[in-house]
Amino acid sequence: MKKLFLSILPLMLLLWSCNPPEVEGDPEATETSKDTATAASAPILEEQDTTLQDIQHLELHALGNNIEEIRYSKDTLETKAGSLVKLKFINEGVDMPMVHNVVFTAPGKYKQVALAGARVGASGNYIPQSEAVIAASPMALPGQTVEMEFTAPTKPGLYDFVCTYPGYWKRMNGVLVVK
Ligand SMILES: [Cu+2]
Repeated sequence: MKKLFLSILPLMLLLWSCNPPEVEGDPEATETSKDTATAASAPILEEQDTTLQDIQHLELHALGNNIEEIRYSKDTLETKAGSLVKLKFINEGVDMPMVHNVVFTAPGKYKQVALAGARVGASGNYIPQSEAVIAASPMALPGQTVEMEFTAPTKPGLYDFVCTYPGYWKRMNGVLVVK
């Protein structure tokens, strides 16, 4: 008899360990403990949120319908360093050649970029291959709205933006304030 008991004891232990009573318990109890764990770690997640990329929605209009009137609706745009900038650019011009874009450049480089862009010509969208270019919108024809996305410089400072359509840079330029 004792021998039989000893021989089935490992089997009993095996069955018990495969099916411990805790697992049979209320599944909601398990859920509750998960919720508690989430709640306990929530403050840490909130702190981590500040490291997520911030999104900045900006809007800029191109105004005027001739070379003397053309201008951007703002001469300053502002964003947070490293944020994802989503810019909507609305060309309110009516007639050709009221063709505009927005090109963001390194500090003080707007004129250089615009002159290089004019040399690139229409086939290259008036955008030069240059390290001074941070981001460029598509060209907006009269009445057109274009959108662009780019990551703002991570270094705070005063950057430039400019229209690179030939000759427009003098009247169409501004400052991107990166804070
Ligand atoms: Cu322009």
